[in-house]
Amino acid sequence: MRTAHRTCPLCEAVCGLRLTLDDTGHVVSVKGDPDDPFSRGFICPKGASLGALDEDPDRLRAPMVRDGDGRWREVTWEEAFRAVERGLSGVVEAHGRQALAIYLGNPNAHTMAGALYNPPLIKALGTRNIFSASTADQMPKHVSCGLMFGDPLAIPVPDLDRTDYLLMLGANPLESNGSLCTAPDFPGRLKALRRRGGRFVVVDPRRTRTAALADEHVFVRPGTDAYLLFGIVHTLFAENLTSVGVAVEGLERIRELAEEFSPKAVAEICGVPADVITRLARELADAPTAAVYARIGTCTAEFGTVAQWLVDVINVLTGNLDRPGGVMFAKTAVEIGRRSRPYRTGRWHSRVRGLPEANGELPVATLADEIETPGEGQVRALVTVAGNPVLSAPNGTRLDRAFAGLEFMVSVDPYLNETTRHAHVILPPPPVLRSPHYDLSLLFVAVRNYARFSPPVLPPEPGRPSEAEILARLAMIASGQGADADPALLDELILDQMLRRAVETPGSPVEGQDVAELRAALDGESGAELRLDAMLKLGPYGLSLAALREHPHGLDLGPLEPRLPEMVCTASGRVELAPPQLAEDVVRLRERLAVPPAEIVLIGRRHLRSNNSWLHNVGPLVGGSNRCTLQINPQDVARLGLDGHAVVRSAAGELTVPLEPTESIMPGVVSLPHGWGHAGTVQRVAAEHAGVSVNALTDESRIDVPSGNAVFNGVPVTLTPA
Ligand SMILES: Nc1nc2c(c(=O)[nH]1)N[C@H]1C(S)=C(S)[C@@H](COP(=O)(O)OP(=O)(O)OC[C@H]3O[C@@H](n4cnc5c(=O)[nH]c(N)nc54)[C@H](O)[C@@H]3O)O[C@H]1N2
Ligand SMILES: Nc1nc2c(c(=O)[nH]1)N[C@H]1C(S)=C(S)[C@@H](COP(=O)(O)OP(=O)(O)OC[C@H]3O[C@@H](n4cnc5c(=O)[nH]c(N)nc54)[C@H](O)[C@@H]3O)O[C@H]1N2
Ligand code: SF4
Ligand SMILES: [Mo]
Repeated sequence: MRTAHRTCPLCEAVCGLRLTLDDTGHVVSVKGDPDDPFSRGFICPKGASLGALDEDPDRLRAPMVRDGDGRWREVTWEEAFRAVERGLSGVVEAHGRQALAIYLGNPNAHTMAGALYNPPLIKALGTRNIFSASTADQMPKHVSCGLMFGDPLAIPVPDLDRTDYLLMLGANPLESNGSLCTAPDFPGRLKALRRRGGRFVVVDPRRTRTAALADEHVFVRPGTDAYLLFGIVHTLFAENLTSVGVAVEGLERIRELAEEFSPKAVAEICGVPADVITRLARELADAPTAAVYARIGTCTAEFGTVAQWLVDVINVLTGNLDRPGGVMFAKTAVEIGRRSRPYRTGRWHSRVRGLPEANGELPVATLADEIETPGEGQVRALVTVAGNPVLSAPNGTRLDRAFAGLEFMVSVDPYLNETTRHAHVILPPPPVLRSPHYDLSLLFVAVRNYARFSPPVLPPEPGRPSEAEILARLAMIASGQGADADPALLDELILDQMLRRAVETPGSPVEGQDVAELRAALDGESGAELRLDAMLKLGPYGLSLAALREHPHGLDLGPLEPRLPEMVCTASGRVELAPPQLAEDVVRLRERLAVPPAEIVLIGRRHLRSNNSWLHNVGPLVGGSNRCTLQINPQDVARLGLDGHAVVRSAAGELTVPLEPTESIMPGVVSLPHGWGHAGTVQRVAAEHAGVSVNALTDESRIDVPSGNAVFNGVPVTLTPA
C-alpha cells in the first residue's frame, strides 16, 4: 500500500485528494487531503470515485478506427495518427482550411494538456470554425468583463471568506461545488459566512439545497434576472445609495438606462415583489461589504450578458469592486503580463447566421448550421477534444444528424459515446492518475491565491502517449508536418518563443538574460512540465516546478488583494459601466417586456454525483437522487392532468419524461438535468440509466445576442399527458 496526493480534476473546486493504492496500482481509497491549505480535507462523491472512473472497464485503452462498414477496430497509435493525417489532409486539399472545425469540451479546463496544447492545435488548423463548451456556459461573463474591464479573463469573484453579504443568482454550489469561483468546500464557506453574522440570499426558480442553506430564498421567473438586477440598479440611483470607489466611465449613462426598470416595472415579469427588489438593493448598499455572484442560471439565458454586466455594475455602484469582502481578482502563479489591447467581439462572423466571434470562438449554437449548409466554407471535418456536444449543445439531436454527415471526424476522448461514435478515429488519453496536473485555467477565479502541482500518481503505460503528446501530434499533423513528427519539437518552439518574449520584455524577471541558458535551467519530466516550469518562473510569485514539488499539498499564496487599476485595460483606462454594445442590447430587453410570457418554461439542473454527460458510467454515481426526471410543481401536475410521465414539447423537439412533482420548484417552471440520453451499448452502466437528453428540447436558434451563448434556461415548453 502507498499513499499519493493529487488535485481532483473533476470540477472547479480543485480539491486536494489523498489516494491509497496497492502494489498493482489499484486505487483502494480516495479521501480528502487534510493538509491541502485550500480544500482542507473536503471531498465530494465524485472525487471519491476517481479510482473507479480511471479503472472503468469501458474506457478506451487503445486508439479506435471506424471502418467503412461502421465497425470499430483497435489500431496502433502510428496507424491512428496516419488515419488522422489522411482524413484531415484529404479535406484540406479538396475544400481548404475553412472546411475544418474544432470543438473543445469542458474537461479541457481541467487538464494541463487542454490548456497548453489546444492553442497551438487551433492555430495549426488555421480555421475560424472554433467552437467550445464556453458558448454553452460562461461566454456572457467573458463578454461583460471584456467590455467593462477590457479583458475577458478579468473576472472578479466574490471574496467568499470575508464578505458580509452574498447575493447569489442562478448558481447551486451545494450540487455543483461552484463555477467561475474556485472555492473548495463552497458549502462550508457559505456556512462560515452565516456563522460570522453575514447574510446570504439566493435567487433561483427552484428552492435548491443552496437556497435552503441561505437566510433568504427569492423565487424568480427563469430568464428574467436582467430585469431584477436592473431593478436593483434603479433603486441604488433613485435612493442615492451609490458609493463608487473606483475610476469609472458611463455612470450617468447607466443611471439613464436603469430609469425605466424600476422595481415596480419589473416585478411582474420577474415574479418578484417590488418591495423585495428594493430591499435587496438597500441591503447590498448597507452591508459593510457585499458581493453579487451569478452563474449558469443567469448566463445561459436570453439576456445572459446583460445580466452578467449588471452583476458587476451593482458591485461597482455599492463600492464593492476590488475590495476585501466584495468581489476581487485573483493573481495566479502563471500570470505573465497583462493584456494591453482593449477587448472586442465580432472580429469575424459565422458564415451561415452571421453571428459574431467572441474570444476567438463562434457560438456552438451554430455548429450544425456550419456543417449542414452547403457552400464555400462548409464544415466537412471536425476535431473534438473532451467534448460531448450531442448531449451538451442546444438541439443536440440536430448535431447528432449533422455529425453523421461529416467527411472526417477525429475525437480525443476516453469514451466511445454519443458524440465520438460519429468519429472516424478516437484517440483516448491516459487515465487521470497517469497524468500530471496543474490548474492553469481555474485558479484565476479562485477565492484565495493558491498553487498546487501534482505529478502523475502512476507511471505512463508503455507506448501510450500522454494527452499532451496526442494534442501536439494533432497540431503537427494539422500544420502539415506529418504523422511522424516529434511532438518535442513543438514544445521547444513554444518554449523558445515564450523565453524570447520574456527576455525582451522590460521589467520581466528575466529581462536581458540568455534564452539558451534559461532553457537549459528548465525542469520537468515532459514538454508540458517544462512549459509549466517556465510559466511559474516568469510568473508574479517567481515560483518553479521544483518549489511546488516541495509543497505536495499545495501552496497558499494568501488572500485576494486589490488589483485595480492594473486589471483594467479598456480604451478609457477606467471601468466601463455602460459599454455601448451592452447598452444596445437593452433595446432587446425592453422589447421583451411587452411579450406575454410562456405558460411553462424549462430550466436545467445539476446533481452532486453527476458531471455534465460523462460520469454516468460509474456505478456509485448513478441511481438514487441522481436521475433524469422532470421536476414540476404539484399545482401544474393537477392543472394539466398529468400522471407519472408527460410529453414535453418545445420549438426544437419533444420528449417523454418521468415526472418528479415537488413544491421546491415554482409553478410554471419545470426542470430537467442535462447530460442524459445515453445511446449505444459501449458504456454499459450508462446504458442502464440512459435517461433522455434535455438538449433535444433546447433551441439552437435562440441565443444571448452579445455573446452568442446558448439559452438553456427559460425555454418555452408545453406538457401533455403521456
Ligand atoms: N441543457 C443544458 N445543457 C448544458 C448545460 C446546462 O446547464 N443545461 N451546461 C453546459 C455546460 S456549463 C457545459 S461546461 C457543457 C459541457 O459540454 P461538453 O464539454 O461538450 O460535455 P461533457 O459532458 O462535459 O463532455 C466531456 C467529454 O470529455 C471526455 N473527457 C473526460 N475527461 C477527459 C480528459 O481528460 N481528456 C479528454 N480528451 N476527454 C475527456 C468525456 O468522455 C466526454 O466525452 O454542457 C453544457 N450543456
Ligand atoms: N455535480 C456537478 N457539478 C458540476 C457540474 C455537474 O454537471 N454536476 N458541472 C460543472 C459545470 S460544467 C459548471 S458550468 C458548473 C455550474 O455550476 P452552477 O452555476 O452552480 O450550476 P447549477 O447547479 O446548474 O445551478 C444553476 C442554478 O440556476 C437556477 N436557474 C435556472 N434558471 C434560472 C434563472 O433564469 N435565473 C436564476 N436566478 N436561476 C436560474 C437553477 O435552478 C439552478 O439551481 O457546475 C460544475 N460542477
Ligand atoms: S468538489 Fe469537485 S474537485 Fe472536489 S472532490 Fe468533488 S468533484 Fe473533485
Ligand atoms: Mo460548464
